[in-house]
Amino acid sequence: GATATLMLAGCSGGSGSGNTTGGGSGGYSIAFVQGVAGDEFYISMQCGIEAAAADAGATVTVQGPAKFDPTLQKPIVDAIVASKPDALLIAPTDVSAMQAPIQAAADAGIKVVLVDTTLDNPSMAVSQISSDNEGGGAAAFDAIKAAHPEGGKVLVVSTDPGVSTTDARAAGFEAAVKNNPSFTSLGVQYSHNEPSTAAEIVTAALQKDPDIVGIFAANLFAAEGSATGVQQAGRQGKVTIVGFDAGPAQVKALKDGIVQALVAQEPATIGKDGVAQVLAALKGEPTEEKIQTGFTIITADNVDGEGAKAIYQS
Ligand code: T6T
Repeated sequence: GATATLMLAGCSGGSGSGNTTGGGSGGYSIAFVQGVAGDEFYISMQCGIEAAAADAGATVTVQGPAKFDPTLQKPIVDAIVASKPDALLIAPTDVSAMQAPIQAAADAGIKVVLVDTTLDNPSMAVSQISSDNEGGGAAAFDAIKAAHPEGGKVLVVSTDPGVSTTDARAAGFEAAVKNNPSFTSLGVQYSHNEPSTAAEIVTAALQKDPDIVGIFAANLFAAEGSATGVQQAGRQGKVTIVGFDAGPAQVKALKDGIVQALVAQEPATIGKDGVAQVLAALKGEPTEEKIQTGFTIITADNVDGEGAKAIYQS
């Protein structure tokens, strides 16, 4: 089906073997369901999960839908419920559409931890672990403001409404714009996680409003497409692009001067913390309802220094 099972991630550092890690007899089984397969954010998270699971003698299976789409993620969860692992680490692709399938996993006795994204009602989960997404959105605005202290028009390119992370980033960004009267928001547009759609949104927006000073791209694929769109319009370096996430392509765009700042999350830490939470739950030890992880702003000034440590695995 449309899943990638036991992908070979190029993990570096940590003690994990870089692939499924052997548990031996009595080891716990953990299923990790990504928001989408092949996304460097989730690949990096997988690296953190596999390293932590290896240390604990637990086994991990990894699957992700071919698109960031609940209609493709639900059957993966349904199959996992049938196979009954001890625990499920999952990034829900929609706050409401994934509610029932994940509830069914918890009802089947599987310990659930929500990693990255969350649900409207996360009460079935042992723990929710994510970046400070609103804070990251506000920080993205600060980076645009630093480049354009005079103010001007700004646009947000997001994924889909109903994705908790990108909704929170857009909200944090928009709230910061409201507090700065010299800036005008052109609102949030949705690219459905398709770089080509993000590029079309940006070229159309620049045609309509050639005086746009900044674009906030709310994840990897929005940033990839926004960079393409600004280049197609011949406005690279004039329009400031700040992107969430720091995959190799985003870092290259930064070094090429097309993107001016990246908000790098800590996906491996989210994964490692997720494993710690499921293991605690399985052993009957105390768990933490919510864990917030940090982010690093990468710019041309630190990309070869401190910032380099925050670049995702691919
Ligand atoms: O930004 C990450 C993740 O946090 C978000 O929930 C979905 O998009 C990414 O995976 C990047 O593509």
